[in-house]
Amino acid sequence: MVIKNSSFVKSCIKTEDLPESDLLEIAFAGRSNVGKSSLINALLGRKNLARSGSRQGMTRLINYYSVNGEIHFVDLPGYGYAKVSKSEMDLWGKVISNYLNVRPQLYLMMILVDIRHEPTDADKLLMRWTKEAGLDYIVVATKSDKVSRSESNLNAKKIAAALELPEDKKVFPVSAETKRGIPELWEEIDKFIMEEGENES
Ligand SMILES: Nc1nc2c(ncn2[C@@H]2O[C@H](COP(=O)(O)OP(=O)(O)OP(=O)(O)O)[C@@H](O)[C@H]2O)c(=O)[nH]1
Ligand SMILES: [Mg+2]
Repeated sequence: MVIKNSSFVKSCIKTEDLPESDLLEIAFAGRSNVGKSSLINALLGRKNLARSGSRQGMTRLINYYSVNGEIHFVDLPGYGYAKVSKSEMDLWGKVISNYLNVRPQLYLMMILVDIRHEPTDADKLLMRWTKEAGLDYIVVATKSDKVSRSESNLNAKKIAAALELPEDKKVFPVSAETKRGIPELWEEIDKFIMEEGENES
């Protein structure tokens, strides 16, 4: 997709606040600090459209961004930040699992894991919810600049195994910092956008 423009649409606290729009949406999910907001910025060629930061738990809301006025990118709240209470964690789980199931516009989930770490139980749960909701997905391994190329390939395979991905699904290593893997990821996203376009018409 050629990015002509991108803009912030709105922040939602709960699924009742989601924008009334027919635009199809692609959601970005993963642990807090994994790099969701940074990846959105990198994909859109923006510096700080989606607010990112070293302080964990930056994005506690569901943030909507419009891409060319054609699709929505949805930045979901991160989960699994060590300092949040269990009740807050449960609430996030509820918001996200609810969102996956009430949003017919949602057709593609970007599942982000840090390339340096084994997927956590929460990552596996997110994977399960995504499959159960019958959604398409792409697994992205973030912060690939933090490891060597050989480690990057090895870890991508480990992540695929831990998430029990089928043979034909590969994990996409990317770096929002160096932009490595961003063109390849766009190519993959475009396949889903085209497929969905054909289904619609
Ligand atoms: N080296 C490196 N750092 C990154 C990369 N992507 C993100 N970061 C850093 O990781 C931190 C968290 O990034 P965010 O994009 O805010 O992460 P997030 O998943 O949106 O976090 P929450 O909103 O808290 O859920 C920031 O300090 C980023 O600069 C990357 O590809 N490489
Ligand atoms: Mg964020």
